[in-house]
Amino acid sequence: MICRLLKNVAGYRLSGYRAFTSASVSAIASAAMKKPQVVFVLGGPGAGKGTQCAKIVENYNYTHLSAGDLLRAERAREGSQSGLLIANFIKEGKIVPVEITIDLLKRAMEEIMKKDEQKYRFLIDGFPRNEDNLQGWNKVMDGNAHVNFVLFFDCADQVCIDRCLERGKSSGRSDDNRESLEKRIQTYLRSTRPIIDLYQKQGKVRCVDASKSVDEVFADVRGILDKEG
Ligand code: UP5
Ligand code: MG
Repeated sequence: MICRLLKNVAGYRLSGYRAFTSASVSAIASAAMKKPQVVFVLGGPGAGKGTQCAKIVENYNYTHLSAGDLLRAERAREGSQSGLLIANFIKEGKIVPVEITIDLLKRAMEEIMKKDEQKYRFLIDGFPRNEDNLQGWNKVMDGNAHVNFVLFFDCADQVCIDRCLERGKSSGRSDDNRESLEKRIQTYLRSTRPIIDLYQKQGKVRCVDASKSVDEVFADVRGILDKEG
């Protein structure tokens, strides 16, 4: 489908910060000398974020961090204090409180950059999904990482649902069923689209028609990445 015009963003408020520490992130940025360069990868459930990130990693010097994958791993980790909460939120298509997600993202970035300081370019897939996520990111990462742009995979809701239902035949994902998908789409429309709109207003969104074939979508992604450097 054709990328929709993003406008009329209103009422975005920067309020209600939670208490975070940015000390360890500052440590990453200074220890590695290079500030992490981030591309946020957004789009509806099943839009192809993970598929395209995998192709980007094969062809460009980026590390892929899927917030959803990190949350699923934390859900499965023995002894995790957040496992049950994460499981419930994912099944209900709700967005996990940012304290949990930002901690996982921050740790993953720290570990990667500690091992190899040249790995400072990250695709952060599926985050930030709402205002809470954005505020958490700003609180912890502002000044410590640079968001270059947002790669937005624009895909019709029904195409997204059909892809996830098809994947659900074998994925084992607790949210690849019709009931969860309806909630995921609602959450996306209500909470994530306004974040994309906000970045659009800042001129930071690079929009790709994600309803095309995987290779066609990737050709468009290449066009963007080759231009952005
Ligand atoms: N496919 C992909 N591209 C295709 C194409 N061009 N043509 C035809 N088929 C295509 O692809 C989905 C399926 O479509 C696959 O079978 C693929 O082969 C096919 P995929 O690349 O996996 O799409 P993606 O956009 O990554 O879909 P995903 O289901 O991962 O998106 P979600 O955003 O819903 O899932 P995520 O894992 O990011 O989040 C899951 C949940 O975790 C959220 O609902 C939320 O509860 C929680 N969460 C948070 O709370 N906070 C976060 O920050 C992140 C997640
Ligand atoms: Mg994904």
